[in-house]
Amino acid sequence: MATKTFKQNVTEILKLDYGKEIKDASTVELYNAVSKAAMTHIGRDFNEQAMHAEGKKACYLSAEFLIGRMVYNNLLNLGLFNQFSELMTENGRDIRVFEEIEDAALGNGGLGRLAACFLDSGATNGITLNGYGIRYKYGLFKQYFEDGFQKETADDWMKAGDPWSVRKEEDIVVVEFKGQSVKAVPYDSPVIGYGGKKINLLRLWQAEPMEEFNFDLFNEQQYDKAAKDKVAAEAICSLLYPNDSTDAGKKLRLKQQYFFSSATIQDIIRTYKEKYGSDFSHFAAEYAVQLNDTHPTVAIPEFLRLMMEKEKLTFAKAFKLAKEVFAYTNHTIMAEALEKWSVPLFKAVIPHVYKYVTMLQKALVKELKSLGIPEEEQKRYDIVDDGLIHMARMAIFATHSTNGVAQLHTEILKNDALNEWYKLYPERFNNKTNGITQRRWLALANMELSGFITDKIGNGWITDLDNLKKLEKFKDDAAVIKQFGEIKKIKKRQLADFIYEREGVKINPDFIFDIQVKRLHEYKRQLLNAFSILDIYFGLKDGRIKEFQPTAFIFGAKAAPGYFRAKGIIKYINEIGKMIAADPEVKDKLQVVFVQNYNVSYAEKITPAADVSEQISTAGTEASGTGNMKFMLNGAVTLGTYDGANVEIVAEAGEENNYIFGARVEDIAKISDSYDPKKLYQKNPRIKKVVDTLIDGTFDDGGTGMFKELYDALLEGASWHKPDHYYLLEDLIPYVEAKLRVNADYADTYEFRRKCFINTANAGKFSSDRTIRDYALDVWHI
Ligand code: 26Q
Repeated sequence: MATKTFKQNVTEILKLDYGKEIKDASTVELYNAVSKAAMTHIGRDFNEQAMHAEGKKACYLSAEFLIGRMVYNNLLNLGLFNQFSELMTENGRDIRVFEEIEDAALGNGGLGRLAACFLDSGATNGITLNGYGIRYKYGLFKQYFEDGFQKETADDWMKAGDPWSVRKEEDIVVVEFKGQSVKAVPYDSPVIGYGGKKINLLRLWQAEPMEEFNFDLFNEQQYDKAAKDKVAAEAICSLLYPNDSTDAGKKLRLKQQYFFSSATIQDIIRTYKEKYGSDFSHFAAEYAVQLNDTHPTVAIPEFLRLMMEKEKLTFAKAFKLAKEVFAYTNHTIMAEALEKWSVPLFKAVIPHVYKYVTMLQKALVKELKSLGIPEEEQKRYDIVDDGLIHMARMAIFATHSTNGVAQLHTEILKNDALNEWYKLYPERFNNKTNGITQRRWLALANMELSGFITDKIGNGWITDLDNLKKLEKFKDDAAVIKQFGEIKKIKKRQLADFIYEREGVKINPDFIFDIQVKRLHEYKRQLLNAFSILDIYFGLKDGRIKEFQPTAFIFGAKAAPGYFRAKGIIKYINEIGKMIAADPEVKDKLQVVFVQNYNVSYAEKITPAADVSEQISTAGTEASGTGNMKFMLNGAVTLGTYDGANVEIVAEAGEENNYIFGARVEDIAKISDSYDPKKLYQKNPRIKKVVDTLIDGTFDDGGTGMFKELYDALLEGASWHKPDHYYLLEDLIPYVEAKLRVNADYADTYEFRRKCFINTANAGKFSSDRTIRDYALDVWHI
């Protein structure tokens, strides 16, 4: 269908489906009509095309895809955004109407958002990269605050419908569990490359009972069974687990993993056989399968099972094929976060797959022997060890590639966390520094800056972010820097308005916007940020700090519902905000706002408005970070530790244009054995004063004991960790100093904006287009 009829299509669909004109359609009606018109534009068989694309196809298996709002992005990439915007204006409607439509939040955080950026980059770069995952009924919970405490509600993301997907009955497969068979029904969404040239596929599987009620045959027992089967099947896709690091192996979680892994592998094999029959000699030339962390790793033994039982391959042949086809991405170095499944649980859920796990274990033992690994060193490689199945070990052993997500992270994997494996297979280890898509995170989220950049250097940056380098020639052009600063002001004003609308809190847009948004986790150290704010607060009160540029500290973060400490930190920061807002002495200098329900759409408002990007994880704990890249791209300076991709950000933009502080990985290694936070606490009255606010009645935790528990974690430790195991007290003073340096530098507006500008100009490396091309070349051989 020709582009020029898009407007007419929207109008027609509205008439036909709802009998309405654009001017009086509801948001949901308009949303469905616009989406449907765009889907018509794409064509009915986009999924067939993507499944059968010529050449090698990369399959991205991920338990999470944190897409966010689809409609604007799809219109942009289809080249329909302007028509849409005209249509709205002509009919007296705001193009922002769809901000009422829920995000597709089928992910927790970085790993899920990365998957979404990768899909955009694959399609834009003409690479066949199809995503496979789970169609959760409820995505990540919605958060609100009640008296400063986090509360959760269900995320009914499909309540306005799901017009961007099509159900594909012909491609249903059956997935077997012990005592339960379910249908896996694919729901396909188009992944539209920029310019609409290539359309890939996101296939999300939904679990359904083998039979809906059969009222013809029905008697009491059958009815009962049908009802039970339906509930049991639907449970599998009912919700996304809200933990962004491993929690104790839950049966339903394993069922989810096997459900989508098995469905996907069956789907791939079936599609392959349509072309080549039972000759699997072309399989590795047709498919690459990327495992997004260990969550889909059960796909490996499932692949072996299908190849051996159904296709009659030998173990040796099937295993060789698995190694050629599969590759594994690691997103964490924290040992406790590496997934393990108990053997009894695994056997209770998928006994028919366990057999293939033991075959892998046997093959491993054989290989270790043949490589001459001494017996006493063999145990630490065991896939099945002490009644546990180690999924990361399985993933490294049965694939040809294991990659980290930033240079520093990969080095830590090689030299520390996975060192024994690196010694065995050095050629398998490689780095793929993460990236973000500039289409969503600049072109859509910051149209003002996009327009400005295009005005200066043309629009090549949209598909080749290295073009931003061309901005460097303006770095001493005062008029350009001023204009750049004006845009930041606009984005800050917009964010202030939005926060007022959402949170009912007024922020002065002339304040510095110092922002930390990310999942709430001890290692990310939101509590360190809170302590630094308190130290500054006390410094302002007692006159220790004299010069201070007014600053708004903005937080956004969800805590896993069962993560008591993380919830305590949220309450604590909200209490600090309340105290400061009520203090006439400081409230024109300081402000603390914790926004509710931080998600992709909120991030699109927040990122462009930041002056300072807080990236303060304990060195060696944040694998990469990707929020850091979004802020850099939109012209913020990074205030951060030497961790994850921060290292590469400052290497690109210059240490002099960012603010690095605190202990580095090697410093922490040196002090860890003798680290005594209590000494720091007793010796330094500033440290003592802020930490004591957790117990001295400054703040009220509503009788929950949360604050005292945080205090104890810092000074006494707990049964499972040493005191202050993320080194907050070690880094606090250098952190405050760095913060005050940023603050002082901000006084020279021009110089500060110039630093921001240089960050934008050097963000080219952090496009997910570059990341995806690296995967395509080195890992997938596409
Ligand atoms: C595992 C088992 C049971 C329940 C949940 C999980 C689970 C779910 C999500 C474990 C981990 C995650 C997500 C991890 C994650 O988002 N990691 C982040 O990945 C980003 C992309 O590579 C990095 O930039 C971040 O540094 C990393 O923390």
